[in-house]
Amino acid sequence: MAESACLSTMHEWESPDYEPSLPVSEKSNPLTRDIDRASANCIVRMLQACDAQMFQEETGATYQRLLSKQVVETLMEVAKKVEHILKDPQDSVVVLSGCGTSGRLAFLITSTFNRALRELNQSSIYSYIIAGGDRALLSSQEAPEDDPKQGMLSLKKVCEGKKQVLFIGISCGLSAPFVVGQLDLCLQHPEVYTPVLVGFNPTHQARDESIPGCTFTFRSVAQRMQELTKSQKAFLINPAVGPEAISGSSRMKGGSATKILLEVILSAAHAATFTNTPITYKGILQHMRAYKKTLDVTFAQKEGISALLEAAGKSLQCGRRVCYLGWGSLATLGLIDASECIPTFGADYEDVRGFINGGYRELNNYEGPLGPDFCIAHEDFLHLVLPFLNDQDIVLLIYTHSDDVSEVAKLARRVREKTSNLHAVYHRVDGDTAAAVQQEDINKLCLSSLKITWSSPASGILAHLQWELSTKLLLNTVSTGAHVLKGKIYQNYMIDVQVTNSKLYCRATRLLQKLSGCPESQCEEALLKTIYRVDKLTADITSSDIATHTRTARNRTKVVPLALVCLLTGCSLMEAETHLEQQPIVREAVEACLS
Ligand code: F1P
Repeated sequence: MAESACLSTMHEWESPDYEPSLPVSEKSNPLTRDIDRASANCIVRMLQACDAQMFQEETGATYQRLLSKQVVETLMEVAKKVEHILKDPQDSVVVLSGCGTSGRLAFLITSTFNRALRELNQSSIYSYIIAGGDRALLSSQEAPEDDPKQGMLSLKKVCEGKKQVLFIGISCGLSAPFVVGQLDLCLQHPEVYTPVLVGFNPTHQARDESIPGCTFTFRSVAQRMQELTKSQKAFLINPAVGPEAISGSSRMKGGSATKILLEVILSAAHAATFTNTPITYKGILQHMRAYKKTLDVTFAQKEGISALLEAAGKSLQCGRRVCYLGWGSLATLGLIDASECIPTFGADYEDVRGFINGGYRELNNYEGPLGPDFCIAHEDFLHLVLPFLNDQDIVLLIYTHSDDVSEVAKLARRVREKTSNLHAVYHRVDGDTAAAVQQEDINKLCLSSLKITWSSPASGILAHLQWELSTKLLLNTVSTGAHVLKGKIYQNYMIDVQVTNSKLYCRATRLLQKLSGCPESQCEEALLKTIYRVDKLTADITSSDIATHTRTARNRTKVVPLALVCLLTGCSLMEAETHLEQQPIVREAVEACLS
């Protein structure tokens, strides 16, 4: 009985009657309705169940899934296009592009596969584009996401002089104007560009709002591409992976599924080119299943993850910090996870921070060091952060046994001088005892050590990709859960979201409608009042466009929570501010206002 109830909750979102006006990527997940009141243990279980939805089989005609026949076949076709370029790379490039998390993953994946090419003495063929440039790798630069022209120009720039371009545009919600500007450019020049769109909604759910200065919408471009898939002049990879655990938080499943799909494509193309392994349906499916296993292996450590989540939640609750000290590409995932907490939860820059051994040299981004606002090396941590830490700040070491474990031990000792709240997560291959002694030292210094053991992998690169996904899942769980415990989530909505681009502006208005029951016009009015900090809207404000509103909102905090309190109680902005100061947990503040 309990099991069938649970099963129906797993699939409830697939019903055509479930939140019909919203695309899958924006729906609220029935599995996490009460996540804001759950214990650390329960939060981990809920997030695991949501992640598991990625690999559910197709149940009917409603949605294609990750393992659906058509998706696997498209992955094969795109892999063959990449193989073609790998075999004749001159004047060709494969570009991966996206906004926010999607752009960060484009960076991570291109870095991995260019490195693999370098190791084979081959020239690099992959380039990444992220809306807002490299600063967006480490911070939210959401305004450029709304600019299709900037997208198009940045694509033209990386493709200068190229005769053949495979363009992979990633937009989890099929919504970013920056990406659709690039796709439109590709469609205008089919002799050079072959476009691939990756996202997690069916095309009829792609965003259809008009884009200032454009004659197309995301939906119209996606539909044009759909037509071209028949002749393989364009490709669509858009399975549904179920609603995010925190509504709209596409950094979670959207990001994970992006990583899985693109790595499957590129790995298959590399194997076909360099080890004579043909691209087969079975091979692609097998690789996908290895990622499913990654979820199982990671969440087998539920208790350890819950303990970390609880400890991180405690630090955030008392206004202290969470620091990730990572090595290699796992550190990059730490940097990414930390940077996303700012726009997702309205967190402070100092709340969750990531650091990488070797700093920018190791990150190897196009623009190199990004200046004093973005200090990311372990040395920066030692100089700028460590002196101010105490036992309430949590430090998490993230590494694998193929990193220099004696370096990890050395850093652990330094950290231990300032805080006992030190934890470790590390990956090792079963039977590998190389770093056993240093690991023992580290274990003694840490309050908890989470050891994730993997059976000997078929190839070195696959092992690394699995460790990365595992780290992503774990860090997303810890940082999301810690912010839930801090009271940043209302039911399963990120109510304290920054309203910094048009997608987020629309989401904020919709959220206010849902939670207050007031009509759309009244909700938008309340939102504008809190953005401009006025109790009465002026003609100047109401005649401005969304770009002006979102620019102004950049410097504001608690926009949506304040608007909600105003709507529900009819109080002034100042009174709403006082309510929220007294009760920072949004759900409780709202309930206190109503009682
Ligand atoms: C891009 C994105 C997200 C971010 C936020 C704003 O979304 O930057 O990564 O978390 O929601 O939008 P998408 O184009 O991949 O849907």
